[in-house]
Amino acid sequence: MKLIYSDASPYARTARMVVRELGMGDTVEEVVHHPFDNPKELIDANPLCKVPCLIDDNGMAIFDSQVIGEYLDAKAKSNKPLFADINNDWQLKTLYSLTRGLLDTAVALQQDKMRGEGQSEFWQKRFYGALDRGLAYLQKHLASYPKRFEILSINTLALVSYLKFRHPEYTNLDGFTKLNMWFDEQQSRPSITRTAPK
Ligand SMILES: N[C@@H](CCC(=O)N[C@@H](CS)C(=O)NCC(=O)O)C(=O)O
Repeated sequence: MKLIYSDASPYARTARMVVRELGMGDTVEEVVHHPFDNPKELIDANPLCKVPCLIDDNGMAIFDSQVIGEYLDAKAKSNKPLFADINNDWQLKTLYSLTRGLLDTAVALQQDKMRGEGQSEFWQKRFYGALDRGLAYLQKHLASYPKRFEILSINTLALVSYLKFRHPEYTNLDGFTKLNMWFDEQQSRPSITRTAPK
């Protein structure tokens, strides 16, 4: 299988972390492409030209990051699927959905910054507001996270890491002490150290 990713994409990072947490590194070849270069291999597989995109051994394209995660979970036939906890608990599943929404917000904020002088004060205010409220919500529910490192943890990790990487001006993040402590505690995992954004 082939996983097309870019180094900075937090969605691609979640897929790469899933590969490692499932021990599938030997069966998934990672290929780096920047979507803005419109690489043919990516466009042919994903009409949205977005990463991550997985191409399985039969040439079938799988996207987006959630579907890739579920697909790899099913392929791995692990007795501890990474989506098992959220699929058995509506509250956890909603928290997972919140992490996806916050990833969308953080990426949209980055896209707005790329507009230079055309940046929108209105949208930036909304994005920062959603981040403030969403991170507070995640932190409030941190105690109910599954004890093991699974897909909700993977997404939360990718989110906080991306915020630190792309939005260092967002200093409100520092105020979420418990969330930062949780984040720091995870840092020794190989799936994290080997997929850091750059
Ligand atoms: N919902 C998608 C989002 C993927 C996404 O937006 N990826 C960004 C990189 S962070 C991308 O490829 N953007 C290229 C573009 O928007 O043209 C997922 O979960 O995989």
